[in-house]
Amino acid sequence: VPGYFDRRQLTHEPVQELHNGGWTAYAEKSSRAQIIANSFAELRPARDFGLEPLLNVHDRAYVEFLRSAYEEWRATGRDGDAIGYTWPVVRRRRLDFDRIDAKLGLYSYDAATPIAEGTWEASYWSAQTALSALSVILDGEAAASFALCRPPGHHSGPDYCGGYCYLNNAAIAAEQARRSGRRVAILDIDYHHGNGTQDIFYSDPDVMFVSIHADPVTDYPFFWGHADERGAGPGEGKTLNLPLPRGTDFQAYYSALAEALDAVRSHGADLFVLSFGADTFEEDPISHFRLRRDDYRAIGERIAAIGLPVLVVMEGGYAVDALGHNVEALLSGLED
Ligand code: Q9C
Ligand code: ZN
Repeated sequence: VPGYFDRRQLTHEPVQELHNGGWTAYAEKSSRAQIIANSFAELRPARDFGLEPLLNVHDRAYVEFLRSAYEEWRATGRDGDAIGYTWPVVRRRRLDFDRIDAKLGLYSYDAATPIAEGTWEASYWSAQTALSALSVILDGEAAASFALCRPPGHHSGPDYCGGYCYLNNAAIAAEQARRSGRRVAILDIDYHHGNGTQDIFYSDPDVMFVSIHADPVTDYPFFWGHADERGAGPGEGKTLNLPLPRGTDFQAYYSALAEALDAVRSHGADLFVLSFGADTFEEDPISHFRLRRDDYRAIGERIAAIGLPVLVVMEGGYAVDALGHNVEALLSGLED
């Protein structure tokens, strides 16, 4: 499976996040990408597809904010990374704010997603990496490809960041594929619900979104990913959420996977986007499922069996030492 990556994705390195009421070291560190990259004999560099595919998914004002937020933050005389402290719970009006603190509140929904010096550059290239990995599939040169995206994307929506995500790499690739005439289904198997991706395609009848994740009753992002969220308007029935309890092992997980793949089949998809988080791993430091390395190979094999071209987009996974092996296992399963 050809892999894509750009070294500029490493420039994003926030120092800390708010966790259990205190500041802890940022879990989504650049060594995650480094360790996955090390498990590849060869990675292809990302091509630059420009801003347009990003703007097909994200609001221009939000993208402008991401580009300038760090500079604006520093211009106020502050040190460290930009992070908000006031979030509009009711009536989120898109006012034209001047103050960076107000913009941070408008364009984010949690305190896990600071904007550091390299955030824009890394996010931009993370999205280009997804588009590059997609292009080999669209060109018919490969049946599967891997986008080593980092920062991840699936919590980012049309005009917000959150959950370590700034630009929605999987959604950007899915939308690009749709515009090339493909019928796309996204399966998100990160431990956390992909609320941003769901939001982007919630009313869209063409792009199906299916997600297997920790029940949001107990886990981040809490407000989205419940089983009764099934899409809206023309997109009704094109969103499927399969929440699972903490402690889920592979046996229960595999049944959910079968159900998810049935839904993909019934959509009539001809291109499959897999949002892959390895935070379902038994040793993940911030998550509570019990998958093991070999289970990722079995997941890969099961997905390969549906016979569709697959774009794998990297999302979460925080047991850094095991991350390379877990990705390798998934891709080896896809291969045979
Ligand atoms: N106390 C991804 O896996 N913070 N994002 C959780 C736990 C946010 C995870 C805090 C977790 C976001 C891409
Ligand atoms: Zn996750």
